[in-house]
Amino acid sequence: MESTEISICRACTGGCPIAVTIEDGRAIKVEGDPNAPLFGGYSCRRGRVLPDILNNPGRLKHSMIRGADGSLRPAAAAELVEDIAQKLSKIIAKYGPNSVAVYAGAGGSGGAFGQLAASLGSSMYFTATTIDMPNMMIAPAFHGEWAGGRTHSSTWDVFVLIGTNPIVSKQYHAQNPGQKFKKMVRNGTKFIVIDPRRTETARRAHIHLQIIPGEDAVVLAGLVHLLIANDCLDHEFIAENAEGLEALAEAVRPFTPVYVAERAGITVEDLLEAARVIGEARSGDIALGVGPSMATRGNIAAYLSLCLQTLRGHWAREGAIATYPSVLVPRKEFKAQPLAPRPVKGFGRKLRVRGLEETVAGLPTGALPEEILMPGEGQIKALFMGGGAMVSFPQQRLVKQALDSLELCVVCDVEVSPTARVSTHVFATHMPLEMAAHTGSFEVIRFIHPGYGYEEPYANYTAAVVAPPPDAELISPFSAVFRIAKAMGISLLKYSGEPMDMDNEPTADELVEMSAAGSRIPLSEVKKYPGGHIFEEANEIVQRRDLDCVARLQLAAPEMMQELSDIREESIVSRRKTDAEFAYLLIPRRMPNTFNANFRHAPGPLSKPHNPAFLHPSELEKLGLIAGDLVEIRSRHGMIVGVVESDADLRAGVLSMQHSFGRVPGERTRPREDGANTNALLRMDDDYDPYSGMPRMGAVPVSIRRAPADCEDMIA
Ligand SMILES: Nc1nc2c(c(=O)[nH]1)N[C@H]1C(S)=C(S)[C@@H](COP(=O)(O)OP(=O)(O)OC[C@H]3O[C@@H](n4cnc5c(=O)[nH]c(N)nc54)[C@H](O)[C@@H]3O)O[C@H]1N2
Ligand SMILES: Nc1nc2c(c(=O)[nH]1)N[C@H]1C(S)=C(S)[C@@H](COP(=O)(O)OP(=O)(O)OC[C@H]3O[C@@H](n4cnc5c(=O)[nH]c(N)nc54)[C@H](O)[C@@H]3O)O[C@H]1N2
Ligand code: SF4
Ligand SMILES: [Mo]
Repeated sequence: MESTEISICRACTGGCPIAVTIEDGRAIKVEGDPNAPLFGGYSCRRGRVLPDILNNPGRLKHSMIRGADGSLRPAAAAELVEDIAQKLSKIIAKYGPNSVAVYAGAGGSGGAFGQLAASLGSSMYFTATTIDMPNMMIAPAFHGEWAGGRTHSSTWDVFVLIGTNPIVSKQYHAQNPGQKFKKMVRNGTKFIVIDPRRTETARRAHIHLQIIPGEDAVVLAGLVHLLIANDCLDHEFIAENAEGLEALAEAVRPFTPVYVAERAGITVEDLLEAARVIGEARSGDIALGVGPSMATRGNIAAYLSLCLQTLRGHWAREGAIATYPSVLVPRKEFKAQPLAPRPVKGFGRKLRVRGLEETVAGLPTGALPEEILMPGEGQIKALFMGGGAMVSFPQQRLVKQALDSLELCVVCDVEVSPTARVSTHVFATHMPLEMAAHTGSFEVIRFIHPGYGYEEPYANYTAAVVAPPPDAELISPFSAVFRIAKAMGISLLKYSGEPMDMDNEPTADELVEMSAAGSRIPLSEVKKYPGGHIFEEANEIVQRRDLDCVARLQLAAPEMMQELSDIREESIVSRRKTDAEFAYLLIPRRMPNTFNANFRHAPGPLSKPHNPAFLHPSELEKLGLIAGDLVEIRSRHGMIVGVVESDADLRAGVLSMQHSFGRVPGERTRPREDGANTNALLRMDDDYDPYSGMPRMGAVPVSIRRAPADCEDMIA
């Protein structure tokens, strides 16, 4: 029996509406839903191979527990619950609730684990934000925010993209960005892309500034300088809403076109043209990706991009239709006025590591392994993980040492991933098409990253469309957490802080209902539109400013001005840290058909199972290499073996690789099959951001040479 169900792909942040062909209860085919709004029937290869991912032989069908002999063995979820509850009670009795920590990454179970930690009285909640783009929360705290929100993309004369490649990563304008960008260019929006690689997105650009990695702040300071020097300012907007213009003008004055172009490796002409286009644009927007935040100095880059928008007055004004309105989250008002800057830190938990503390971006995940390893009061003994720390955290060997030392290391997973392999308890959980879901989870991303989510009032819901394999015993992260709390005799707290009724475990459907509680459009309404719907009634008009509003956007936060002056005065050589030996700069990228550490066991989605080490063809020639050769990539902190690949779109001198591949240190590895983990090249305390603790993860100096033949099969 064959049938077709409309659902949502959750294999990346795109959330594409899909049509799933089901035969005998199993998904056999996935295509984009041609009838759904916004997406134009789009799906990528990764979404289309979801059936392979779901039905893959490496799929985890039973939970696992580490036995006395040190190996993982399959076990009933109930056995894990019982064992975890017992151990957790003992740990808390001995070391206190803050000895229990959570890492909420991109793996999906962080929310439930966070609920458990909060219910236990622990405040040790770490997220992926602080190894991603913490600058998207830190910079608005320094600058203040515009309560009217961003302007609509249909009005833009210019769209600046800095170290982000949405056509592949599906973040900004994730609903078929390729098609959307094409339309925008046709309508006259000029794209300016700042990226060391001529990306899929850069191919649509009017100007591509192919910079040396790590020089974003310098380029932005140069652009701000040119806008001020050429008087391309919205004086009326600035006078009413901002302060600090003179101090900013002073701070960016030394960033002359010649200095900026030379330092960033671009031409003065291109820089001037970029400034001209931005300076003449009546409306526009700036998008930041992981490029600048990974390369250090992410805060100042994000801060200057906000200043640039404020200088141009490129924010939504009174009477405009607001962008990113609430649909499956509670209603939000938009007002044509500033929200004042707020403290970046100094209000939350202090850690013992390197003076790091909680900031507006949360606790620094860069401190987590050291917090686990550092003896004494406050040491973390139990970790609940919603993500793939073993491959996604910098300084892989330190992470391994830390995870190995834990008394309790709990993950939810869908395969025996590198992280599962070092955990003490692994709950086997459902895969996307086996769970109900709605787009509220994509909508909320805008709270931690303005510009992500849905520009239009779009929402979609899907029921579970296939059952888990009949021979599997799966448990949802929430059920696992609920039952652990119950076995410990405590009440799990709702997000509101209220205790839950521990005698009645909510069903999966009740949980989905609860997750949309108080939403602008009731979930019951969204359910009426398979494939999703644009709820015009959720549109909001940007309201007039409050008469008593005195808040101002800050153009010259002292900390940021200090950083600008440091950048101008530092020695470029000692900053960049390249030399005759470490002559290349390693940068991050996302490849199509991947999503972080996910689904390495599934056949099909990747054209290559590894993450190639991309270099410009001239570099291959210089090094005497051809595509497919194995190379030793060394940083000052570690070594990996990669498979080299030619990429004519890259800037010379740059090595570009996707993260979160490879195996656990000590495991046997074949680099051509497993790929290599760039995180083995990093150190947590290398050039870390003083606020978020995020270490240098991009623009990392490395050396590259041919690998010896015995690297085909080696120990990671
Ligand atoms: N060097 C370097 N490191 C990086 C980055 C980089 O660019 N360079 N990027 C950073 C960024 S931006 C991020 S967000 C982090 C991401 O890193 P993490 O936050 O660790 O997230 P993922 O790698 O997505 O975690 C996926 C894990 O969850 C499991 N999983 C997959 N699907 C499911 C599911 O449906 N349910 C459950 N319960 N588990 C599932 C997977 O098997 C895997 O173990 O990595 C960061 N690390
Ligand atoms: N296919 C796929 N999609 C994904 C993911 C995935 O793993 N695979 N991961 C998801 C996650 S967790 C995130 S956070 C998002 C990230 O989404 P994006 O931020 O769009 O990430 P990337 O596509 O890696 O784009 C980063 C770009 O920065 C460039 N870059 C590197 N260093 C520098 C620099 O110093 N300066 C500048 N200006 N550019 C630089 C790179 O060449 C690259 O083109 O993607 C998400 N989407
Ligand atoms: S872009 Fe591909 S993987 Fe991402 S949601 Fe859409 S179909 Fe799924
Ligand atoms: Mo991320």
